[in-house]
Amino acid sequence: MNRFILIISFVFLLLVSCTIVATTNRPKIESNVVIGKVANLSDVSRIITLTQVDNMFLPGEITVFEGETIKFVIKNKGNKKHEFLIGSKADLKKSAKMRRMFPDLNQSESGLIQLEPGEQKELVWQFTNVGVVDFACPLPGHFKKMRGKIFVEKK
Ligand SMILES: [Cu+2]
Repeated sequence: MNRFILIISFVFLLLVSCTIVATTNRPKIESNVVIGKVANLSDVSRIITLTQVDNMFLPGEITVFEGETIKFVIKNKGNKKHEFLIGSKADLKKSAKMRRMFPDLNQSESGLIQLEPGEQKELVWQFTNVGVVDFACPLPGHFKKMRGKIFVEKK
């Protein structure tokens, strides 16, 4: 009888540990990242300056709060043309791929900023949801290094 209980509990433990392994190995789903939207200048609570050099963003990491509307001032201090695009990692990858495949096609994602060397432009953006939002310059040859992260924290 004791032996029976021992076997049963062993099988039970084995099942439990298998379930734990199965749930922790599950890949993270990134498809439902809510990145926010282009917003009005009248709602701006903070100005954040982002400098572009060849080829990276300074700073590369930013922290904002849920619901906050930021005016990004983007300065291209490099010698090349650059872009600034906010998106989910998957969307930014798609944008970079489109530019590689069709370099002469004019892209027009929502909130896209295109800057010639020395130029400065602004984007007003509201971060509606907690999470991590990515930004990048999706131009060919830039995308690998020219990326950053915006951590949207709970208010
Ligand atoms: Cu660039």
